[in-house]
Amino acid sequence: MKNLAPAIFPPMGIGDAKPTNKAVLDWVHEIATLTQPENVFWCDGSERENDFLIAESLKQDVLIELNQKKVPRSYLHRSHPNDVARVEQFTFVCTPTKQEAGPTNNWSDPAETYAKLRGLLTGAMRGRTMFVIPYMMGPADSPLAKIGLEITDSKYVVLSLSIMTRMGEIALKRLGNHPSEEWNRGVHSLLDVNPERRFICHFPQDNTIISVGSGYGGNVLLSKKCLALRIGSYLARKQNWMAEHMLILGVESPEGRKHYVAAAFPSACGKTNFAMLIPPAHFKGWKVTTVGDDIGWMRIRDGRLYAVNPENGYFGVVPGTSYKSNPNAMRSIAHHTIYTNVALTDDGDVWWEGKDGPPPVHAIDWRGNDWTPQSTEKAAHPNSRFTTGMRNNPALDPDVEKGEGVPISAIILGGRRSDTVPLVYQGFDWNHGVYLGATMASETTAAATGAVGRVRRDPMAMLPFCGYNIGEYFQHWLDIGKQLTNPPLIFNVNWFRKGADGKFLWPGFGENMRVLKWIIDRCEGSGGALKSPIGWLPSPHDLDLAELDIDHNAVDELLGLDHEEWQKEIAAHKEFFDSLGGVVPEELQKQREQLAAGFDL
Ligand code: OXD
Ligand code: MN
Repeated sequence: MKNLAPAIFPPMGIGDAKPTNKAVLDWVHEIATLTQPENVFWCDGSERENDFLIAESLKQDVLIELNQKKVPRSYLHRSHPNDVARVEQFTFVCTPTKQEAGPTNNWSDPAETYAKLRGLLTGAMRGRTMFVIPYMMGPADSPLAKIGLEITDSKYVVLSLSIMTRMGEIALKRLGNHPSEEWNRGVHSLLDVNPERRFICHFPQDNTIISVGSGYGGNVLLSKKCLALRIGSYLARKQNWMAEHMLILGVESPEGRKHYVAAAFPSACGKTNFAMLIPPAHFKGWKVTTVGDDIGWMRIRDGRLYAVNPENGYFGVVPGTSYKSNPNAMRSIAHHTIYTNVALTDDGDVWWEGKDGPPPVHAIDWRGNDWTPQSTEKAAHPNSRFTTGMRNNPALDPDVEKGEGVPISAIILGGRRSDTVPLVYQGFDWNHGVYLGATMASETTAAATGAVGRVRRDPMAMLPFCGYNIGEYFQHWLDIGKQLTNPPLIFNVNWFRKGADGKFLWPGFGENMRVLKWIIDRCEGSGGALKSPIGWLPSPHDLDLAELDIDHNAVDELLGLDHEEWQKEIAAHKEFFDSLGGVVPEELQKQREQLAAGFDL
């Protein structure tokens, strides 16, 4: 049979570290034979390569040049209007049996799915360039670092991954030549960006991802949700570590005592804002630093959990970001940033709802249409994004490259709940904390397609990202706990509780430092709390609320438990566990019964 693979060009700019791993070369050849691109381009993430790809992207309208005086080295990308968020309904975990994927994942048979995807990929890159991207997740000297290869026909993906990952030579070096070296195979093709041919498929047993028909970051930057979370969580269970949808931050007291905490909040619930928090004036001398804003990989060392951020950049939600809500994010995205689906002003700047200052009198909206403040449509899509390097962040933690990771004192869980859930409380112990995570719920956001504002259970903020059976994932958490002699304390927070007037009771953003301070006090054994049926609750005087303009009644409401609401909540926990069809570990059922007993149920 005629070999249809094009000549594989010598690596561009990869220097001496030519890709020589035979398994990688064979796979690249196989995909090129299938997709039949005009040429193959090996990426190294270098400045020279980026310049070339940016110039090509500008010519082909993949990127729009912004005013380089206002936002230097920054560009705007518009995705197809039908392709603006993650698509959970088209996301599949293709394990040999449905039971391995579990009750919360869409499952499809691996052999059938490979066959279907091969059909869709046949000739899919004809007349196009196929890019091969070697990348590494995690600091170079971390035992948790993972190598991925992503093949894509999108320049936007190459440019974004050069921000979001450690790309090129560093990855090839770490991969080496050993035939049995672990690495992830990722294939992405835009096809015709048609939702009917949009599939995000994971084959955990093969360490393989195939994503077709989309250009939206969460579906196509395969390093992120696909590898670091879905495949990552599968590998983590097998290899006894944890891959979690968590930010990681450092908090240092004026005396120089430092703790690290990891926090799991669902998509678009403020992880980036919390990770970049600037303490209010009252907390003079306190400092918060960012290790990561979205994903935490944790392993056991000396009986503790140590975390690394596998990513190299931030892919954050833009609307609502301002110098008031998140000054560090604003400084991060002031240069060297790719914006997706924000509005373009007449002077070549970017704009979005919630940005500081008045709206422009005229702009081009995210779809490319004229927009004025009188327009009924949003100027920026609610899920518009920035992609920016973590080194742009003025509050980047100095230990972000430390391979051993940072020791985690507390895990914070939280969702967007208008009612029921207090501002903060602490789990009684690790297993109770696992229960808090397993029963977490949040109102849905624009980060995924579908209804917004519907309360759904989202265990550990991993509902869309757990790459295997959720019951086994709960058990994995319980098993990790058994191995920790100094486990992180586990807390639950809710910044989003509303009063009878429908307004938020808590100011949020920088003021969340007050809650973080109580959490740190608890870690140091100094913070006060009252025992309640749901966990340890601070009373108002346990929180430092000095110099905060907040009504006493609001604080009581924020920290209060409403019995009727909790009766409904506990019934919803049961309903959720029942809906999982018998996979929930006995220990968590026991925790639920204890909680119910606390409310005389
Ligand atoms: C994200 C998400 O983009 O969770 O981080 O959707
Ligand atoms: Mn996320």
